[in-house]
This record gives sequence, C-alpha cells and structure tokens, in this order.
Amino acid sequence: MVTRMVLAAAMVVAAAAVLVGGSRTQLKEGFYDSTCPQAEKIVKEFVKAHIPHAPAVAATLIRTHFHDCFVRGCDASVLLNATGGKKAEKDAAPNQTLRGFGFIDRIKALLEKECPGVVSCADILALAARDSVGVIGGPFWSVPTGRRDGTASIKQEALDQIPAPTMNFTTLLQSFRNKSLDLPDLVWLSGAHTIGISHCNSFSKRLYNFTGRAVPGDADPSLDPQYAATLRRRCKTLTDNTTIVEMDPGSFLTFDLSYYRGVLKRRGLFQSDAALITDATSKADILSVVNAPPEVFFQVFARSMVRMGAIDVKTGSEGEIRKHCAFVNKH
Ligand SMILES: *[C@@H]1O[C@H](CO)[C@@H](O)[C@H](O)[C@H]1NC(C)=O
Ligand SMILES: *[C@@H]1O[C@H](CO)[C@@H](O)[C@H](O)[C@H]1NC(C)=O
Ligand SMILES: *[C@@H]1O[C@H](CO)[C@@H](O)[C@H](O)[C@H]1NC(C)=O
Ligand SMILES: *[C@@H]1O[C@H](CO)[C@@H](O)[C@H](O)[C@H]1NC(C)=O
Ligand SMILES: *[C@@H]1O[C@H](CO)[C@@H](O)[C@H](O)[C@H]1NC(C)=O
Ligand SMILES: CC(=O)N[C@H]1CO[C@H](CO)[C@@H](O)[C@@H]1O
Repeated sequence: MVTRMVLAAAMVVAAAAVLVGGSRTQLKEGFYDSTCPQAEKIVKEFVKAHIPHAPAVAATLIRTHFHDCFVRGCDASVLLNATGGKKAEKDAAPNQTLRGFGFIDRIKALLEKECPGVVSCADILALAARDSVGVIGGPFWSVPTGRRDGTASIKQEALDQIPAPTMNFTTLLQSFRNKSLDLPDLVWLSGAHTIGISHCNSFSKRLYNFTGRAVPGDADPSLDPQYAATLRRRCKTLTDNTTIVEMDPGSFLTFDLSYYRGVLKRRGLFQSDAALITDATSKADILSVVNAPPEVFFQVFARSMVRMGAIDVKTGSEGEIRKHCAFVNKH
C-alpha cells in the first residue's frame, strides 16, 4: 500500500518536476534536438565506452552533479578551476575527492568538435551522471536540459551548503529544504550511496571518538557494533585518510537496494546514512521500497534526480556556454 503511494507520487511529481526551477525559462527534454542533435548520444556513447572500465567514476559523476546543484544551482560551478589565487568549489574539503573532472572535460571536447559553443558543461554533467547510473544497472530517465554555465565558483560556499556526512536528520532535511528539495528527495538521493567509496577519516569519529573522549569503546551507538569492529580493522586510526572503504560492501559497483538494507541493519557508513532511520516517515518509506521490486526505487530515485537537476538553474540568456569546463570564457 505504502509502496503504491510512493510510486504514484513519483509519477505525478515527475511530470511537474521541471517546474521546480521557478517561473523563468524552464529546462526541457530534448533541448538540443535542433541545435546539436547528437549531443545526448555522444555523452551516452562516451559513458558506455568508459564507465565499465572505471565503474567508480559513476559514483563520482553523481556526487559531482549533486555538489554542483547544491552550490549556486546546477551551473557547473563545481568544474571551474581556481583563478587568481582565489580557491574554487573544487578546493573545498567535500569536493577534494571528486575525480570526474577529466572525464567531463573529455566529453566536452567531443561536443565542442560536434557543435561548438552549444552544449553547456552543466548539462553534460547532468547527462553523464544519468547515463552512468544506467551503465551500472540502474534506471534510465529523461533529463530536462537547457542549463547554462555559471561564471563563479567560491570555496566557502561549498563548505557552507553541501550537507555534511556528520549531519543528523533535522539538519539534513533543512539543507535539502534550503534547496527546495523535500524529505523523499533526501531519502532517495541518499540511495546513490549504493555505489561509491569513502576514505576512513570521513567516518572514523564514529569508530573511535564519537563523544570526543577518544577512549576505547567510544563508538557511535547507532552503528551496529559488529560492523564497527569490522570497520576498525580496516580503518586502524582516527586520522587514516588513505584507506578506502566501500559504502555498500559487496555491492558497491551495482546500482541496487542493498544500501538501504544496510542502513536498516544499522550498517550505514556515515551518520547521515544512520540518520535516515531516525525519522519515522523516512524509515517507513525505506522499508516500503526495500520490500518492493527495484523498479520502485528506480522511479523515485529518477524523480529526485530530475528535481535536484533543476535547482536554481540558469537558462535563457543567463550565464554562458563555457568553451572549456574548467574555465569561464574570455570576453
Ligand atoms: C585544473 O586544476 C587541477 C588542479 O586543481 C589540475 O590538475 C587541472 O589540470 C586543471 N585543469 C586545467 C584544464 O588546467
Ligand atoms: C541536530 O544537529 C543540530 C546541529 O548540530 C543540533 O542543533 C540539533 O540539536 C540536532 N538535533 C537532534 C534531534 O539531535
Ligand atoms: C539553511 O538556510 C539558512 C538560511 O540561508 C541557513 O542559515 C542555514 O544554515 C541553512 N541550513 C543548512 C542545514 O544548510
Ligand atoms: C576527539 O574528539 C574531540 C572533540 O571533537 C577532539 O577535541 C579530540 O582532539 C579528538 N581526539 C583525537 C585523538 O583526535
Ligand atoms: C593525510 O594526512 C596527512 C597527515 O596529516 C597529510 O599530510 C596529508 O596531506 C593527508 N592527505 C590527504 C589526501 O588529505
Ligand atoms: C584544503 C582543504 O580544504 N582541506 C581540508 C580537507 O578536509 C579536512 C577535514 O574535513 C580539513 O581539515 C582540511 O582543512
């Protein structure tokens, strides 16, 4: 019953999702149909050719798209390099492990050859994130396009606006609401943790120093003690910033429901994962989706990706179409 409601809500909202950006010029599906008809195909072919050899990049692309949208809207500001000694979003702590930049730059070069100055870096990122989910067993959905690229990228904004892995449910939901996203968006976009990896120091406080006393046994009580012990064998110290751990062990390269099964067993890696079952509505939504066919999760995930991809987008004559994704155009 709950499952059917989640699914029905997903379908209703998906139809209206592009309106999230506001009443200005909107994104639309097939924006490049006449100006660069091969655009989506070129992105998809590149992703299909390269992600199978580097599946971890799929997680990176989703995360980069997410970080982009949460700071200044989805305008590819996250892709800009620092200039003139000022640090860019790329240089902020949460962004330092985003490694999809070269990947996007290579797709951009192909598109500049095909139709110079037409396809934005922000759209390339949104399309590549979508296509990489499909390649690793997840859903395919229509991505509304027509985003324009921003011309600024400021490190401090990334530090302030990207939700931290240490946040509790209240703060997480507030950071999503600040971007016009809602509780289901928080719950289903977290599902992207079904793929990907983390450095130990992003969560090792939960293993060794949860209350700040740093005494043996000072672990996060919301983490399954057996799993905490397993993680302590991998992450041997509080400061280990080199060892890598899978977010969804055993299934971290497949887009599936096992992340949520782990969270329900109190085996989410981050406090922000554990937080999802501290709220009754969120927990009920997760339970219903975990007990439904994967297509239900695919639907709600795609719906939330479309909503996220519409955050504060620049359209029409705003911003620019960058020639190189790492640099604003010279005028
Ligand atoms: C952007 O900066 C990074 C280092 O932060 C560097 O590795 C990369 O080559 C730069 N990109 C370009 C196109 O210069
Ligand atoms: C959540 O975190 C915020 C900020 O750290 C804190 O003020 C609030 O009390 C916390 N809420 C709960 C329910 O723990
Ligand atoms: C939400 O936005 C308000 C107002 O801009 C800001 O003060 C607050 O820190 C934001 N909260 C989160 C969790 O990002
Ligand atoms: C443990 O956490 C506390 C409070 O966050 C901090 O002051 C302390 O330095 C940490 N201990 C270690 C060994 O890092
Ligand atoms: C890891 O920590 C060491 C020692 O604190 C530091 O020198 C190094 O730059 C860090 N590496 C990364 C990737 O953050
Ligand atoms: C360059 C930079 O921003 N480094 C930060 C990386 O993240 C750690 C922990 O979040 C910070 O302590 C560093 O300052």
